[in-house]
Parts: sequence; C-alpha cells; structure tokens
Amino acid sequence: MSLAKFAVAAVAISMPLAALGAGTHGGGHGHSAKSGEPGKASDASRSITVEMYDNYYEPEKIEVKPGETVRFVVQNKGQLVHEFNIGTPDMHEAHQKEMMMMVEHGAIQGGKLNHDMMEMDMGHGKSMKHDDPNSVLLEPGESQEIIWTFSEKGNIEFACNVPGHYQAGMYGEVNFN
Ligand SMILES: [Cu+2]
Repeated sequence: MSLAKFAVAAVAISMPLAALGAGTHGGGHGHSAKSGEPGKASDASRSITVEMYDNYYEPEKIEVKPGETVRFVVQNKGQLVHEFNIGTPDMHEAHQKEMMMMVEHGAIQGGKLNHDMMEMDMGHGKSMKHDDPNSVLLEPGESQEIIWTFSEKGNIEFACNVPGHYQAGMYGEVNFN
C-alpha cells in the first residue's frame, strides 16, 4: 500500500498520533523531494553491507554518486527489530507515525514482528504490511537486500523508524559526491 493511504488510515484509526507530528515541520505534505527509486540488480555498481545494532548503524554514513545504483545487504545484528529506510527527513518523520501504530497494535514487539498482525485487514483494504520498496524491517538475525537507485542529489538519510530509535541516533547520512 502507498504511504498516503496508510497515513489516512492512521489518522482515522488513531487521532492522537496526529499530534506527534505537530511542532516539527509545518508542511508535512512536501514529499516532492524523493530519495530515488528501486533499482535493477544489473545496474548496481557495488554492494554495501549495512549492519544494524541497538540503536545504530555500521557504517554511519555512506557516499554515493548522483544517480548511482547500489545493492545494500542489510543485516540485523541487534536484539531488537530494526529498519533500514532510505528517505528524506520528512519521509522518515511520516513513517515514524506508521511505525508507532505498528507498535500500538502489536505488529512490532521488541525483538519480534507479528506477521499475522501486519497482514490483518484494518478496513478498506489497508493493512500494516511493511512493503515499501525503500525499506526493510528485520528481526534480530535476519538479513535482506535492497537495490536502490539514488536521485541526483538531496537531503537523504538512512534511518530506523521503529519508535524511539531515530531519536536515539539510529540514522546515517547519504553524501553525494
Ligand atoms: Cu532500530
């Protein structure tokens, strides 16, 4: 499902969550800045292994060329569920509200994911399925790949939007050069 649809569902189901975004960025609709798009394996110029711990990444920053396609091998070496998500700060902020809802509904439980809950129909065909192409959400010990073609430039971070993790410093810089 798209982020936009999910956001509507989140507001409808749990109004108090809307308050979380207040006081940060005024124009939360500014999703025009994109972080890139899903890439093809055949276009990937290299692989970067990203290890996730509680609550930080190794490496903490990556360098990419404008428009470069990179294959990320993401490994969760921590004790908690973690996310690797490539996006702008606004995208991360929006996604943190969705992840908060996943915790409130028991879809994320510390070190475990409840896949039945993530699949559950929340009404109107919406679910808490975590299937955005710019992101993986992993239990401890899991690993998964993302092939991503970066945009030409932009204010892009990789981040974990599990509630509290971004605030604890679980994000990293993407530098274009
Ligand atoms: Cu995390």
